[in-house]
Amino acid sequence: MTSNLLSNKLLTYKVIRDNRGVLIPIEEGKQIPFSIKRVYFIKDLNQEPRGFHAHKKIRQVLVCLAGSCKVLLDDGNEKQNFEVSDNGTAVLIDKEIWHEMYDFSSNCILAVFASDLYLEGDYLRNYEEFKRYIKK
Ligand code: T46
Repeated sequence: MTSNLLSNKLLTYKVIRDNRGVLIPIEEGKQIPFSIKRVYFIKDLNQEPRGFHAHKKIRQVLVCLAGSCKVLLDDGNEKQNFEVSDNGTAVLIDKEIWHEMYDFSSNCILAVFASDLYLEGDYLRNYEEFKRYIKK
């Protein structure tokens, strides 16, 4: 059974395809449940997994613009794996959620929408530190 922390994390968005190509609209308050302060892109991925951290305050939505990948979310009690792909599935990475991205397709391009600017102090990059932080 899925806990409240990990439920509703898979989001969907519209993929508008016509004979010219594909257009993907992403809007604050619709697909993104917070004010967007930063967007970053991850591409040219090899098979090396990424992430392995949680954020203290920052909330994010990870959208897969091309290809696919898997995302592990872990709230400290429960782990769940999601697949995101360019068919309109995204994942909400909430604050205080340990996350790992893996199984990237060769053409995978990720866009990540974040609720705040980059701040290394917001990262919990050690799993034991993450567990201690969420118990506070
Ligand atoms: C996350 C997942 C989904 C910056 O200078 N500015 C930025 O906005 C970001 C996001 C990163 N960086 C620097 C920090 C590192 O020196 O880029 C380097 C690679 O970052 P990192 O190893 O954290 O990359 P990922 O793919 O493991 O994690 C990233 C985000 O950093 C993280 O917030 O939640 O994607």
